[in-house]
Amino acid sequence: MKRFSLCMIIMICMISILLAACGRVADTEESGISDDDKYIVVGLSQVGAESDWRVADSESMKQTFTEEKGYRLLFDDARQKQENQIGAVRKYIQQRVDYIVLMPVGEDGWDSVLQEARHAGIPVIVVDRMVNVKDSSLVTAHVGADFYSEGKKAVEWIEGRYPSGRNLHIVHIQGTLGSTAQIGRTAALDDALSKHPEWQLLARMDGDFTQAKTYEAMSDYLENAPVRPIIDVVYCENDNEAFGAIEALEAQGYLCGQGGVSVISFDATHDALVAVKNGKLSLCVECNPMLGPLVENVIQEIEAGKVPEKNHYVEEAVFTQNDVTDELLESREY
Ligand code: GYE
Repeated sequence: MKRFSLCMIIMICMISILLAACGRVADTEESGISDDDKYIVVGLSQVGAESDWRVADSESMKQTFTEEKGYRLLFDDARQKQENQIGAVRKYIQQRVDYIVLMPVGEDGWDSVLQEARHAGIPVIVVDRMVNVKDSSLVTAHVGADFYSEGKKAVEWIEGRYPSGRNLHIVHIQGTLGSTAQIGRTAALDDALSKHPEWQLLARMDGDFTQAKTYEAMSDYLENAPVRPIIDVVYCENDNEAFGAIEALEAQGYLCGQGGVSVISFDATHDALVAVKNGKLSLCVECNPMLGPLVENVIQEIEAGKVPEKNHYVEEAVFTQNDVTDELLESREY
């Protein structure tokens, strides 16, 4: 009996040691930052996966920050909720990552959590959209696009496409309200509307950068209009909204493209360029999602003891039917 209890005690001890060891492995895997000195640890908070652009952007980050290149990437998808992003950033602060990469859903509400990152001495690189903080030094650098100038390119195309003085009937589908992409692209259209009194804004709706929400909003508008609206231009703030708008317009018997409604979008992802080539989408203004390498440059500058430039903008093109060749479609990375 005595021998039996001694054996039991030894076994229990061994099991406990084993469990503790397993627990350490689990902790390590969860935080992902235990063999820290070997890697530059990047804690990234992504908006979500609402659009083709966003998926390409996440892919670019994952391809850039690999262990082979000396990084450990902690990736969090916030499912388009700011509170999830704030939670992720706080977790990264606790884990004492080396850098925080933040792609904010909206501009406001970041002051406190970025102060916390500052107190912890962690540089914050804001990517894609911007944050609106009282103390701009809370942001180490920003990498992204100039959304107002993208909007201006779209507006200039409309000005060139339709003779001046002609009445134009425009439907505007906005992106996620309060995001920099929405604010800039909307401001460019608003400025054009006040410059052209002959342009008439028929309707403005929130498409939240998604195909499904835009399809619903557009169908609702078309089905409930007291008389069938004459529409010249649908200004969509991203490609996925344009897919939803075209679907809804066609379901109601509208023709999209030459001789029909000019649908405009931003991003210029692969499927949108196919729609430009097929003539359904009249204009695509590029917004480059391959931002990983640019963020890496900023990190490498800081690692080398340099102070990076505050703002890094990306070069972007404009596509109409003549610009989209098979070679371009084949070589398109996103
Ligand atoms: O245009 C849209 C995405 O902020 C630039 O967000 C980004 C926008 C992009 O979901 O497709």
